Amino acid sequence: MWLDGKFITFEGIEGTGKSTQISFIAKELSARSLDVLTLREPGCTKISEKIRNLLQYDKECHNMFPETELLLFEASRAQLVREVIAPAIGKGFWVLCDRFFDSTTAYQGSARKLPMHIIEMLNSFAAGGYVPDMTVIFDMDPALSLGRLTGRSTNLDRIEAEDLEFFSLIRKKYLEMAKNDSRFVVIDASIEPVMLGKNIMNEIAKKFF
Ligand code: T5A
Repeated sequence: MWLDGKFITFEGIEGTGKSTQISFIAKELSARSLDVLTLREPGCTKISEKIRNLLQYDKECHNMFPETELLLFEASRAQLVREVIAPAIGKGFWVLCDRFFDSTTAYQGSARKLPMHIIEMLNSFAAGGYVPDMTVIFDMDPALSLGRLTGRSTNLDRIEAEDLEFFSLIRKKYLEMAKNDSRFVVIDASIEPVMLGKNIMNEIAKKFF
């Protein structure tokens, strides 16, 4: 737990509504006169945005190996933590981050099947000892959440284009992580956005206010 700012992360498979809710939560917290910073991973520094493009959109990178993918996510994180997250928390900001190292555990560890002890070591190295105060897991059936994405656009990025089995492994891993650590709160993300936002704010209030 940080003395000044807070660090809250939002996790879940694609299309579960994380970005939508982070905007809502940021407004709610700002209305309480708190300084709020919203971020997403990978990205949010010049270097991390370039890495994001390699990871998700660059057509020349379609044959990326899982090991390369892992190291690029960690490189993006190492930069974001040192350039933005650590200074912001130090100044007392409430940092709301769309994904953090739990994504690596679920995607590169569980779905890509890279060794967990290496993931844990790299997560800790890249995050420089920073651990979220609270992590909200957006849980819902992947078939439904991925349907939201295909409804939004037919251009899926390199990771979104994976199959249902891939996303089912990720969901299972998130739920397993949540069972073993009180940092996590699991939220039913299949409900309509207004009620979902209220439920998340209730959990944040229970923990911090
Ligand atoms: N990744 C990331 C790794 O593999 N390892 C890592 O270490 C890290 C950090 C990031 C990708 O990188 C991977 C995971 C990802 O594949 P991204 O583009 O940032 O990619 O992807 P997401 O974080 O998953 O963002 P998405 O935009 O795909 O999903 P969101 O943010 O969960 O959902 P949102 O809010 O954009 O909403 C999706 C759609 O659903 C509607 C929205 O209007 C929108 O159209 N919607 C709802 N509809 C009905 N009911 C609700 N409650 C709704 N809420 C939103």
